[in-house]
Amino acid sequence: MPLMIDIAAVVEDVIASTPVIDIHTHLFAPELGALGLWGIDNLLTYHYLEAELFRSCSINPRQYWELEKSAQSDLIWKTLFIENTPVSEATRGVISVLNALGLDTHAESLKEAREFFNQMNLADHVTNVLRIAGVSSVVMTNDPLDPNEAAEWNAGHEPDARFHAALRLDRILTDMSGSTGAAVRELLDTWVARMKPFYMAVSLLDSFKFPSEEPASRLLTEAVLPACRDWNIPLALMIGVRRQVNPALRLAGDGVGRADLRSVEVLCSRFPENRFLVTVLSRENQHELCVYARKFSNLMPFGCWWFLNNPSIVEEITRERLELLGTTFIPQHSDARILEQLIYKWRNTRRTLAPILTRSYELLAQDGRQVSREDIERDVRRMLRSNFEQFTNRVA
Ligand code: RAT
Ligand code: ZN
Repeated sequence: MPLMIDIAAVVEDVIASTPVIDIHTHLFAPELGALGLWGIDNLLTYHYLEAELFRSCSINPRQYWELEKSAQSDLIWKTLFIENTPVSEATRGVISVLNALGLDTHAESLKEAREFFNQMNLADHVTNVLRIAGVSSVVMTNDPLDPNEAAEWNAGHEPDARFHAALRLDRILTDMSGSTGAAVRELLDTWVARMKPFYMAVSLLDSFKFPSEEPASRLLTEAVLPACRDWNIPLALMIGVRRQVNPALRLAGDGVGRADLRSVEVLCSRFPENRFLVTVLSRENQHELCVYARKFSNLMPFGCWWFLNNPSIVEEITRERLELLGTTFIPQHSDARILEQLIYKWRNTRRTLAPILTRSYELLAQDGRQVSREDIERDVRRMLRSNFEQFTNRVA
């Protein structure tokens, strides 16, 4: 019988000291030129905060987009951080980042923060941020049809080993909707060879249906699924977006809708040689996703995506997954777009995850089995690292 341990303390310690593989971000390796975003002006003009600005300030989106980036971030700081208390998840995140970097969280202006970031050496800063965030590597979002991004890859730069590629399909499936399966397959083969992605990924509308008459359905069948199978890489499906519900808000203008997950059932059962990483945006779809994961071992649920990445909802979803799937899921990804967001997003995930796991182990102890530190280490390692490595068949 293992020794009695202070479960809460050990869980907290193990979660804090296990480096995370962040399986979906919008960050870029420094080698990929100016694509990567970092610093105070980018942190404050994050689209999650832009959506919040328009609720508390009379400026309209058209006027806001005409401003320089620094004027936009000044306005967001003044509105959401000085005239209001930053209690929302996205605003509190900025406070958490400033605090972690030793900057004034009560500042009247962004002067000090701008100076701090201006004198930064990017390579050192990346290492420092990853260290503070407890992240060992991140997966990027790489779109071969983005001309700026393609130019960087074609220049032959080798990305930093802590930044892994994911081949994003959204634009391919729309811009090449009239192309043959063979043409899309050829493009995918070229880019898999160039990027060596850990997976291919696509975000899909709440109305996504497979199979269907839509070109995306045909291209998935004729090109994407065979390519993933032949290259032995999973396909990530991110389902439930309602694009541009309010186009004036640009990136902040997307919404959410409940999807029919029978399409996931069809994909997992008709393509048993493919593996699917799946995240769903609607809270109402979460339970079904867990049930499907119990039916299909080629399905790996991951993350609490976008509007779900709030402690109350993360807690509910993570408990549900643990109860239905044990540790066979990937609890979270950060979706960070700005480097320093890794700090707050992973701090928040760890803080939410610790009491959930502790509670599960306490229930288990009450029912007659005490866990050891080694059990906890193995479980946390699986959820924060090895489930992803095993599912992708790669060391990350
Ligand atoms: O969470 C986000 O930042 C969204 O804007 C999306 O980028 C989403 O995560 C996606 O990858 O489509
Ligand atoms: Zn994303």
